[in-house]
Amino acid sequence: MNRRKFIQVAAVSVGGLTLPLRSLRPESEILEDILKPASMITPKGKFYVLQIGEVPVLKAEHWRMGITGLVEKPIMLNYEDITSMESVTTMRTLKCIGDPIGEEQMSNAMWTGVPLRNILDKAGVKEEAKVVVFRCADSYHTAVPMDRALREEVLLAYKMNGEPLPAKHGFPVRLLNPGHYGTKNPKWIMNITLAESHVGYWEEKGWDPVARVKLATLIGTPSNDAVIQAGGTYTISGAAFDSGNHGGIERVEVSINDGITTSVDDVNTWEAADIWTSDSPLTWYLWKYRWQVPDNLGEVEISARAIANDGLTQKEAGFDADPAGAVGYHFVRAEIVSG
Ligand SMILES: Nc1nc2c(c(=O)[nH]1)N[C@H]1C(S)=C(S)[C@@H](COP(=O)(O)O)O[C@H]1N2
Ligand SMILES: [Mo]
Repeated sequence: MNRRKFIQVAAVSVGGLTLPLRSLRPESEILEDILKPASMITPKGKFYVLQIGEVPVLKAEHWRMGITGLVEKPIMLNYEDITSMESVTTMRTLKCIGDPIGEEQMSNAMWTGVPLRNILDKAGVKEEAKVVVFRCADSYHTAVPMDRALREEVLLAYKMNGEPLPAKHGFPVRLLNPGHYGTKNPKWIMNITLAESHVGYWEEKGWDPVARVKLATLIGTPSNDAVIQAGGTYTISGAAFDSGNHGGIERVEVSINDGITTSVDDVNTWEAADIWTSDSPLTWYLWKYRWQVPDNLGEVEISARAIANDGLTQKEAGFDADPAGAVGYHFVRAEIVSG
């Protein structure tokens, strides 16, 4: 049984050329911990890491960040300038755009930083400025439209879980741009330029320049091909996330074998899961479902979906890989064996 209705998008078209959709993730990445969100804050060292090359190791005392382009007065800030500004500390989940459903790299942390708009104010945004371009020490670059960049929840973060940002997460300063996938959350920022337009590093390779996080639900437990004892209870768990784009998660539901207990097809029975921890729409919602495992042995297929606060309900059919982020139900197959 495999009722997945995914459409594979293996290539994207850029400027009339068809390019293979290059994975953002190195082959060697071990996904086990990333796929099993078991605590609200991702434990130290388990937060996923993704970048185009080597981790640049920067020294705070040598770091300078220019704010240039379409500004009233270009300025140069150092680490002390930023860390001495009024700060906010808040929880945020980050998620990569480039993963198939069920293999998402997604982690959550407590961050401290300064609203980007307070920093841009120091330079003065000119009316012609339409995008904020971030240039990074690893040569990554990306842009955020002005209206998105000026939201008060967009932060230049310099602390993660109460400590200076670890080098691999962007020391000294990175952007946290809620509502958007990781591509729009640049690390190791060296320069901020206000401009009329800009095509970023991943966008040149076909990834979506808008990169708004899509409503998705991940099953962390069980894993595919797990073996579960008949007749007992079993906790199915996972994470749902919309990064605030649909007002947060209203509820999560689980279905076993699409709810099909008779020969009647296409009858979906959804059971309510419990949301056992959440913080705000800008973080993941961890959920669990206490499943009374039936006595009949054999393969089952478990799916989960979220309903967002704006009423959006996840749909089964989706794109397993998409330049704008995958969508669709996550299905996990498990085997019920006698106890
Ligand atoms: N400078 C820089 N910033 C970057 C990237 C990069 O390659 N270089 N990758 C982006 C992508 S694709 C993701 S998913 C997030 C991952 O952030 P993390 O490594 O802190 O989890 O960083 C983003 N910021
Ligand atoms: Mo990413």
